[in-house]
Amino acid sequence: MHALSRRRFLKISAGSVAALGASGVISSGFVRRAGVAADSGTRTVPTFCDICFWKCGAIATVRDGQLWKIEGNPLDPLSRGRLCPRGTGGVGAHWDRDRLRTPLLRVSERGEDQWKAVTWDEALDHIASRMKKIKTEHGPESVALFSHGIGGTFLKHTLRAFGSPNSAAPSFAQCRGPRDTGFELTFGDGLGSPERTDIENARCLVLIGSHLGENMHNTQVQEFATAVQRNATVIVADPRFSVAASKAKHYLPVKPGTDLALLLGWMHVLVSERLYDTDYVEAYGHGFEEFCAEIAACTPEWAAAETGLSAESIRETAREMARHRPATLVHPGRRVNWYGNDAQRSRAIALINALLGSWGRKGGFYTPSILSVPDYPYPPYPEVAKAKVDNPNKRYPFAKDSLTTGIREATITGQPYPIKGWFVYATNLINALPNQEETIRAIQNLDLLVVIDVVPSEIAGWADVVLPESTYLERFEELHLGPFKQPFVGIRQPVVDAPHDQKPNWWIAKRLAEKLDLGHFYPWDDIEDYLRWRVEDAGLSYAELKQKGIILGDMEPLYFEDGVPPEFDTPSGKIEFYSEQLAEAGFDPVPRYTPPEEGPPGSFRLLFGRAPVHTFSRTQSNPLLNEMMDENELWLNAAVARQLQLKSGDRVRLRNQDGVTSNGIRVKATNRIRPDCVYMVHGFGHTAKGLRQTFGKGASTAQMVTRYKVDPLMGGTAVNVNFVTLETEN
Ligand SMILES: Nc1nc2c(c(=O)[nH]1)N[C@H]1C(S)=C(S)[C@@H](COP(=O)(O)OP(=O)(O)OC[C@H]3O[C@@H](n4cnc5c(=O)[nH]c(N)nc54)[C@H](O)[C@@H]3O)O[C@H]1N2
Ligand SMILES: Nc1nc2c(c(=O)[nH]1)N[C@H]1C(S)=C(S)[C@@H](COP(=O)(O)OP(=O)(O)OC[C@H]3O[C@@H](n4cnc5c(=O)[nH]c(N)nc54)[C@H](O)[C@@H]3O)O[C@H]1N2
Ligand code: SF4
Ligand SMILES: [Mo]
Repeated sequence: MHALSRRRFLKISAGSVAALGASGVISSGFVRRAGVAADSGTRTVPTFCDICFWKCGAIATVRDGQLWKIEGNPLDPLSRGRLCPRGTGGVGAHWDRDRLRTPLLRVSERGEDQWKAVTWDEALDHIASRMKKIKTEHGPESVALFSHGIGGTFLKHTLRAFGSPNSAAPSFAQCRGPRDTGFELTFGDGLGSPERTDIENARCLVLIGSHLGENMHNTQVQEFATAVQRNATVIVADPRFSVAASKAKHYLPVKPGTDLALLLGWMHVLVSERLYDTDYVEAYGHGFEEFCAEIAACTPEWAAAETGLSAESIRETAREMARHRPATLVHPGRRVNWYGNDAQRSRAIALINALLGSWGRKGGFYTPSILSVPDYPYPPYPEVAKAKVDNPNKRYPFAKDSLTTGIREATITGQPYPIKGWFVYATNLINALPNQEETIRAIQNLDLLVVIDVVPSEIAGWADVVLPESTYLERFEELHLGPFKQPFVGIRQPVVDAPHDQKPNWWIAKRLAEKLDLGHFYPWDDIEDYLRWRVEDAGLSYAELKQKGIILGDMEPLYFEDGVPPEFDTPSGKIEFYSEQLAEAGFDPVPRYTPPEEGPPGSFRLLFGRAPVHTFSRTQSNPLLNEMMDENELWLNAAVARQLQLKSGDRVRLRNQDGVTSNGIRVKATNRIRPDCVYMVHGFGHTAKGLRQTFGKGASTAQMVTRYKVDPLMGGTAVNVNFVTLETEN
């Protein structure tokens, strides 16, 4: 039963996943160390995965003292006992021979990558004295934190105790911020993570460049497989025939950057043919008439001319969506910072879901719940004298979260006030932020750059001090209280010891606070005192949590039809088809389409996405995942390839519109992509020499993203606006 369902799950991922074998368990035998085992026999430790931020519940097995394998925790509602291929290969993070081993202090110019090993005390004393100097000269707000993932929690606490409000993650401005803004403006609530999409119950699933099956977010991929088995209709709009497209009844090879026209065309059909959910719109909608007037000109014929699709296919797919409503889910996507109009495109996605009546309904968007676990009773943080630096005068009025790129800009300009110290935790800013040159320019203005990482990444190469963290398999963490269908609490706990002098984030944050004379902000001695306090104050058993890894809460109603009150936290208290707050701020109250800018003649728009076996730029040096995929390739339309006299396997370099040239990359000539764009997986083309396994392999998308367009509503940085030509590699 278990093996069967796992196979079904794997079937919809790409071919390379077959390397996992039927059991889905990768043996880590080939990297096992020789030597006498500390403990013999087999033991298991429940924890949760950190290879991406889905945080699947997992159970790790240790055999004869050695980390052996990791599998899904059947109690966990996210993983349901099955990890994705990356999670299964996660054990490789522990074995990676390129790991950072001890704290390092820079001994030459910034960026020259020359270091001396120091003790933790030396490193933290150095950091604390630089921080105190910045505080005296500029104020504590001039130290900022960049972090990604749950591991940043304690460092954020230390920075707040120090007096800085400035912290940001790339998951907002570089990822899902525009989407949450678009949905909040419409429904008064965002989507969160995991997204509140009820994929498994959808009768019709519409994916607009959400390439599920390559984008491996575990629960979503499992639910997608379930929906496909139940014969849900799948509609995919993507310039590239993705893995998801291969499951689709309707595949729409939309011209890149024109999705808003497609959405407006679809909505025109739903309204003009009165196929929308009239009761729902009447009960909950605000400004519907103004909305209808605005979209009156957006006929399928008009949308067809913009998108390169046929008017007939636009009509047919809109009717298909209407047939299955309200169980039609137009997926909001996740990395939606594509063209600079992304919050408005996301708002259009929210609006079409509103027309279909899917928000709050089964097979659409459910209402998540979260287990109530009290915060630890810390002393209050000091008053902050200066407001956050990243969005002065609310330049981006609908940014609900801090902007990484806003902090970077303040670091370059010194406005509205200077930023002189950066803490960078688990985010490779050189690869995550657009325009590497700007990131480096900001770094050159700093008095202190601390990077906390597990491997010598690109950003670590620019640091003044590098702190080596233990991997997720070697540490405790903040509790995981995911908002989901069923509320739960999950624990991460060490499976094995850190192999060298690596330390967990909580230890680093606490020790640094002590060095900054802020020890009273950590009234607990050990992380387990902290975790136990929180869990027991919620009336739960800490021993049970450690033993099971997960404690489930009671199910709450999920849908309006089950008793969830239909409440919309918008100014009108309703679903805003027409948005006065957008109009007042000088933006389109109903999304309006403008065509994307074209590239130079003869160039291709550069698109990118995910591979099932890698996460961003953080897994290429993992020996197990590297073995499954060690470089990326460039998808190029087969007819175009013939014209250029290129064939699959030929190596080319990309040159972008600003003359930046990439590493060599192999061509994949295929009919599965439009002729006006090329596509590659993000994360390869590492330039950090310490990443010996992966250095120089494949091409880097981040290097090619010299241009970006900022979303005027919320400050997201759109990156699908770069164009490349190809040069053969000699
Ligand atoms: N060009 C381009 N840019 C992008 C994207 C893209 O597709 N293309 N995607 C965007 C999106 S959607 C996102 S969410 C962001 C992701 O942005 P990031 O989260 O910054 O992604 P990574 O580049 O993988 O950097 C992660 C870093 O964390 C380190 N790390 C891994 N595990 C640990 C750990 O346990 N502890 C510590 N301390 N460090 C660890 C890794 O070694 C690596 O240096 O990037 C965004 N930027
Ligand atoms: N295996 C794996 N899974 C992951 C991650 C990972 O690193 N590895 N990262 C996770 C994270 S943080 C995120 S944000 C998500 C990102 O995953 P998604 O949000 O699903 O997708 P993107 O990476 O933005 O988009 C890639 C797809 O959009 C298509 N596309 C490009 N331009 C256009 C366009 O103009 N219109 C349309 N309709 N389609 C277009 C591309 O061809 C590609 O198929 O993945 C998550 N899942
Ligand atoms: S989706 Fe995969 S990599 Fe992400 S947490 Fe789950 S198992 Fe780990
Ligand atoms: Mo993301």
